[in-house]
Amino acid sequence: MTAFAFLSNTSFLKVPANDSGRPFAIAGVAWDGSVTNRPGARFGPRAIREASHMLCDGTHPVFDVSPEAALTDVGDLPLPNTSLQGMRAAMMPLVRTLIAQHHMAWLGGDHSITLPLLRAYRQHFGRPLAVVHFDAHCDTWKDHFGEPSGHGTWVYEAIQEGLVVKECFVQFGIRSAGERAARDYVRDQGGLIHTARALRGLESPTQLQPLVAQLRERLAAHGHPPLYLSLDIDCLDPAFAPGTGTPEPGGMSTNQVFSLLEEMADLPFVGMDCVEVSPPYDHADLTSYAAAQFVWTYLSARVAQRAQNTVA
Ligand SMILES: [Mn+2]
Repeated sequence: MTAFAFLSNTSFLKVPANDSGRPFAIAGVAWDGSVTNRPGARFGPRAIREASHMLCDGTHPVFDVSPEAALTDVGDLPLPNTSLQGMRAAMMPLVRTLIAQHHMAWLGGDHSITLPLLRAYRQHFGRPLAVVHFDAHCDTWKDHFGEPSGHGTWVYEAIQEGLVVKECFVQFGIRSAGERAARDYVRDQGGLIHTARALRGLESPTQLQPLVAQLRERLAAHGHPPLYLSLDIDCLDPAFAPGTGTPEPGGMSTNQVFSLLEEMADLPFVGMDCVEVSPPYDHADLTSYAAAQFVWTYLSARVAQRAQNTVA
């Protein structure tokens, strides 16, 4: 696939571009045409890549690996930028090709990109996925001001379309205003919701481990479905991540997310996205640094896991 350098300057972790022989790959999805509040997430991939450059000179402190040698960056997907339908139609074949080649980390972009990604993964694996979803928002609205699909409808659509195992859909950090039916939709369908309120005071790996154990049990009970991570940066409190389109005070700390990602290191993840980073609203690049380190942590865990499996 040809790299498309529309909005991105240089690669994630400065890794070589378009090396189809490397198991892991980064791709940017620089789309923000579906936001309901402040735009700017189209600049997310570029900012996250730039922030990642601080991480190029060492190994991960928990996993003691560096993902560089196993990673390539295919640039930003060449997509139309005013039609949601057009964007998703153009995205599907590119995504299919990439997930057949690599374990992917997608840099958004607004959250409307996750629905086509899940459709492609569902098709690729031939079975519904488990999902870990970090977000301030439930994303289970049935429409946005009359539009049937947007950045806050993908969870509802994914459940309706049978893309996911409802009992293995787990949300962390939810706290935005919304009608009860939308707020509790995932739980009503059999999934798990850990609201930001319920997570208050729980920050260390030891404190958060039971929540991961609960997910692990569910995965086992449902035949170990492939697991996808969708990380909306607005799960974080705006104090930690001001650079996002729909900030919601009272959110998770960066440490809470790190603790959870580290505790989940051995789970069977097949891909991830990190979305809704909107650099025009950022301060001191706080949001981009958090996003870059989350993606780096995810990739380091996968690379460490892979090395362990190869040795075993
Ligand atoms: Mn959100």
